Amino acid sequence: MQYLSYLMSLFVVQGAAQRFCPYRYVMLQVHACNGESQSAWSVAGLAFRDDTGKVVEVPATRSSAYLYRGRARIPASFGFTGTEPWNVLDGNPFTILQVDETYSLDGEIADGRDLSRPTLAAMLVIDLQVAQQVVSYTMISRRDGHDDTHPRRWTLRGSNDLTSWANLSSYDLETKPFPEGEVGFGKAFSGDLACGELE
Ligand SMILES: [Ca+2]
Repeated sequence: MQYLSYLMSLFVVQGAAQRFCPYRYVMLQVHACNGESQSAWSVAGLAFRDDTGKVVEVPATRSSAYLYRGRARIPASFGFTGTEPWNVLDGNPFTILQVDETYSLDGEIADGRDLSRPTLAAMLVIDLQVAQQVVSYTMISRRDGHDDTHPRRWTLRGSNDLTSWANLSSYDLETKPFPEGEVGFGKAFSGDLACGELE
């Protein structure tokens, strides 16, 4: 009987773990840039792959990619996408998301920095349209005349309700060299994503 309940507990644990994947939303939070004083981080591309190695298609639209607690440094205008978030989904390494380093919110954010935590405030959310399991990602940064807005430390999280988030991957330049390759004017980094547990 004890053995049976042990087996049952294994199934319960497995079932619980699987319940937290897949995710519909993936968030990128950049904690620091190459330039320590920079909060205007920029990213030229962000792509996710499923467990068959196929790139998950996400339309490059305002509703598919947006910023929480931040805004684009250059807003979109007629015929120009500025440095808006959906530039990371367009497959073009020359168009970028760049965060406005002057963004402030009374008592919460000052010049793009979170006042309650030692990190940058802006978070990029990608809506994958449907919940799905993504197992790896590629991020393209961009050398914009200088390297100081390159992400240096970042975290990727997954969610289905935009409230509870699971840690999928954390990266720190101190522990792994960047980049893995060059794309256009950018640098490419690829990494695996774990399932994570919602918190
Ligand atoms: Ca782009």
